[in-house]
Amino acid sequence: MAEARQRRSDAESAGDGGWLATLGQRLGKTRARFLEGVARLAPGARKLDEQALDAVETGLLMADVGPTAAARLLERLRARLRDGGGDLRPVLLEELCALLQPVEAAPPGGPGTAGGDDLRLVLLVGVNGSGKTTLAGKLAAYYQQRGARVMLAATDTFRAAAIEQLQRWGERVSVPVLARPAGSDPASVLFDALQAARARGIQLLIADTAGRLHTRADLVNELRKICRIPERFEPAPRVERLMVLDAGIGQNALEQVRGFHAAVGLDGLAINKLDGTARGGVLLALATEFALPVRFLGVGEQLTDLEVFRARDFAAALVEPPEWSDSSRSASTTPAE
Ligand SMILES: Nc1nc2c(ncn2[C@@H]2O[C@H](COP(=O)(O)OP(=O)(O)OP(=O)(O)O)[C@@H](O)[C@H]2O)c(=O)[nH]1
Ligand SMILES: [Mg+2]
Repeated sequence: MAEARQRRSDAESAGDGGWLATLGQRLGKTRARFLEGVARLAPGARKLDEQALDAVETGLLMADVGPTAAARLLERLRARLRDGGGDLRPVLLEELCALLQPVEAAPPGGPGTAGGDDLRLVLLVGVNGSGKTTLAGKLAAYYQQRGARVMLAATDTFRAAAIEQLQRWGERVSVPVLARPAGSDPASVLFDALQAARARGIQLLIADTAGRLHTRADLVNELRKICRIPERFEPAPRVERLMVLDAGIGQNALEQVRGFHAAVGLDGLAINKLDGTARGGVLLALATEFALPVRFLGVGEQLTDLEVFRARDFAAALVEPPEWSDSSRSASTTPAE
């Protein structure tokens, strides 16, 4: 707990201050669904009781939390009710945190986590349009601002437009981009990029890859080949295979993660487009189903629309709309509130 607080304050002093407000705003659609039933309860009824549990259950399913995560959360809430209940909001917040905490981790790469001058590779994988290239740009900016020497690799050689898109991000962020002509072998591009990164003393190489479905054997084989490239280096760079997901696909995300994890083995997840969807509850489903760390959240199309995932802040953004905490504060009679 103290460690989490410390990291949070580190993040704030590093320039992330106020991001909870942004997350709270951007998760508005998911929260509205999640709390639809709960918010209908009169303020005085915001105790943890059977009626509240019914409302929470509806909210969970409406926000795409999925049956497994919903059942686990309700089970814990029932246990809390048996133990005496209490006010709904703090109990819900605590239990959401407990569910999400295991998938919170320190962000990948960058000084401090990269082990000095060690080269670290973040390989972005996922289906078409999930926001990989955009995330590559955001991550480059994020780590560069924190003092890391960053480079981008245009490992999506499928279309010239994809290479140009990454090059534009590189220009905006003032980060070098290693690119080869469209149609080049992506594994060779990654090899060249790793070589160049080592030669230039780069600390973090972020490789964008082409979108692909895990059901396409040829494309999965290509990705496996890309993933084997770092092993050819001595010493091998530390690699993080980060799967990039569009939160808007809801429960389909589970199938995608299962497929990619089986194909190449994943080290973490990044969940994008949480700003435009009411299905952000899928993050709870992913946390319940897989033990994969959730690293980053994408909350918009701009460079700064990136959040490091923190369990407590995500949970708070789900259950604490500003108007709700205001009214519960004024309606509260307990000194603890
Ligand atoms: N609202 C919103 N839009 C996003 C976010 N991340 C990416 N996008 C948009 O989603 C679209 C696709 O993003 P890309 O980064 O090109 O996705 P990709 O995974 O690289 O796509 P492919 O290379 O075709 O597989 C673009 O219009 C982005 O601006 C996000 O967090 N929120
Ligand atoms: Mg792309």
